[in-house]
Amino acid sequence: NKKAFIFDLDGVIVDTAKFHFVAWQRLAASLGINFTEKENEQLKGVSRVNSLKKILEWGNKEISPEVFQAKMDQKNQEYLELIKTLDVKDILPGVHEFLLKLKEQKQPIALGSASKNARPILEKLGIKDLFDVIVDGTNVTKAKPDPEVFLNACDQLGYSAQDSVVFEDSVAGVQAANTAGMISIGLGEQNILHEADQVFNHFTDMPQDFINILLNK
Ligand code: B16
Ligand code: MG
Repeated sequence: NKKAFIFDLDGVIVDTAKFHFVAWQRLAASLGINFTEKENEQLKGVSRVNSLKKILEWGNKEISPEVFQAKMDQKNQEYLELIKTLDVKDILPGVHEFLLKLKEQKQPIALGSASKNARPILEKLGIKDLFDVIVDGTNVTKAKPDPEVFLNACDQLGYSAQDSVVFEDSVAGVQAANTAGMISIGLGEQNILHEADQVFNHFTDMPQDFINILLNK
């Protein structure tokens, strides 16, 4: 039987993770908070509102609800500016080929992202039509590590969680997939994503026999 293939966006399909980092770092600096790459790791896959809450917590800072909203807008504007020139060249190695292969084999494909910018980004990359279902930050109420985003995606595709495979670059996302009872595949570093069922640096590192197992071939 077939499986449902669910992809995270930032850090899996496209290297926007670095732009989120730059935008958060500038935002933190505007609040007088120092923000490092190590802390950024904990924000991957985390929604915009929860990310700002964490940064304030780390910086031991309190702001009014009005300033909070303004800072979220400021971060997003900075981010949108940074991704302005994003195009097909920014798709991470092997992803496009892998998506096309799944499509060719008529495998169901979904996006499961925390980002509210997911749809315009997929359009910029020219790959939006490859997705049968898109679940993103505009559809979900509970952020990763809650499994809602991925369960919603497999439901819409008509698959059970056990027959779903999730590709993730974040700790929170891997945890969400595991909690859902899905197969979790980490893209990134083994020492960070060790909770995943399998970890690869890039899609291009996925051996053919591993892909065949996923495709039940
Ligand atoms: P936005 P993903 C997540 O996307 C990012 O990893 C995370 O860094 C970001 O804060 C979050 O989306 C919200 O993004 O501000 O664009 O709504 O990795 O789940 O695709
Ligand atoms: Mg991600």
